[in-house]
Amino acid sequence: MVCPSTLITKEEFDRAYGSKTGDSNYDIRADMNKDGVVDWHDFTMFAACYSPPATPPPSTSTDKDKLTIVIIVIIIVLVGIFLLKK
Ligand SMILES: [Ca+2]
Repeated sequence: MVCPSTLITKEEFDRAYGSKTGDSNYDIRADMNKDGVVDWHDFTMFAACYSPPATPPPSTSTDKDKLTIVIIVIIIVLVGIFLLKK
């Protein structure tokens, strides 16, 4: 999906929502998929283009502790395998 380079505000999008080519409130910028109708499909694209990207919650020390434990276990297993092969 390519977001339009011409910005449109939420108010402008709302005004155009439900319109089709030829209607007085039709706005080509709101018709994100350029099919001549401003509908739900355009809204989902509008929302994706104009919403800030979701940011994952900051990891907690508990997550880091679990990762550290997993890494230590992997190292122990690898060392064990290495020693068994000798
Ligand atoms: Ca459309």
